[in-house]
Amino acid sequence: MRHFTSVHDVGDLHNALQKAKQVKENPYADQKLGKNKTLLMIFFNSSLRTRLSTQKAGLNLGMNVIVLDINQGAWKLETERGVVMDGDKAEHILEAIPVMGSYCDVIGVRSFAQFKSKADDYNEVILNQFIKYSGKPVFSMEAATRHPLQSFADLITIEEYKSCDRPKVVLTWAPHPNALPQAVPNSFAEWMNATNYEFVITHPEGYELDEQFVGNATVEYDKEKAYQGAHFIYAKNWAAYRDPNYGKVLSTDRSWTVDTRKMALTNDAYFMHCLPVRRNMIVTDEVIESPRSIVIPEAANRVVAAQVVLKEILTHLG
Ligand code: AN0
Ligand code: CP
Repeated sequence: MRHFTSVHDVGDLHNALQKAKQVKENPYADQKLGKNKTLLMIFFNSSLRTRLSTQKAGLNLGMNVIVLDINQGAWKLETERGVVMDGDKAEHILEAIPVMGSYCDVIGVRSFAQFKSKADDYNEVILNQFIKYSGKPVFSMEAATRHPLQSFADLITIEEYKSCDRPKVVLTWAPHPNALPQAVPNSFAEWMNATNYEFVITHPEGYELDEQFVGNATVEYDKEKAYQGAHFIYAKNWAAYRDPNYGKVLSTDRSWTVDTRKMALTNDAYFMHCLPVRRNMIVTDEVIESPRSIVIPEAANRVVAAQVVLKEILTHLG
């Protein structure tokens, strides 16, 4: 593996899950692999889990780690080529990227969808410039359309908690006051489609995701029907994808909040969410505090996912 931007970069999922198991059982086995290798993590957006878990994964592998918040202390970056830079942007990303590349061996990038241009977001213009101009292996720490480290951790967690070979996994939209990207649901769907699970997506009309991510999932608009018999309920808000509403909040209908009444329809399902989560918008206090909520072990598995990915990249550094 050189770059890691989606499920397509990990190869065989069974293999990847085996590697995750090994890393979890023996996290310090590869301390020598990262010796004198520098991990640079670049954040264009806020983060708690990704920042800490990826840093921890790098340290477990013996790497040196540098973190930069672009919006806190770095120069404001221009991302469009050809503009006369007479505004507030002091530096162009076309210089900044190769400079950052010169200080490290591996680069992680967090750059959310900006909802200004659907084409720019869905072409991953920021992430792809890092791949093109840094000269270093690049991995996504949530880009415009995917959050593969999250989805990998989600898969590891489902594998740990599932009680049958082919669990029913339901991705449900849930309300949120702000316009959030589709990266988490897109990516989750992409990873679930790579498994043999029964996979159902439920959301209000107008919240249809890009077909390339929906894949073979069953889309069920009747949420009660979707919840029936589920083994895992995975909640997430996202803004509309389809035109002309791209990036818009169409509903804050709290009948979609994950609550005990709907959870009672499931097959004693586990509750999952990538976090950060808004209580009593996305999920009630009762559900997230219940013994079936696995949001903390899910977040803990972010270290495992990041470590498998970094280990693969380091192994193929050459
Ligand atoms: C982000 C999102 O929805 O993509 C990050 C989730 C991991 N969430 C928020 O901005 C609240
Ligand atoms: N789930 C996740 O990526 O969390 P952060 O935004 O806090 O990194």
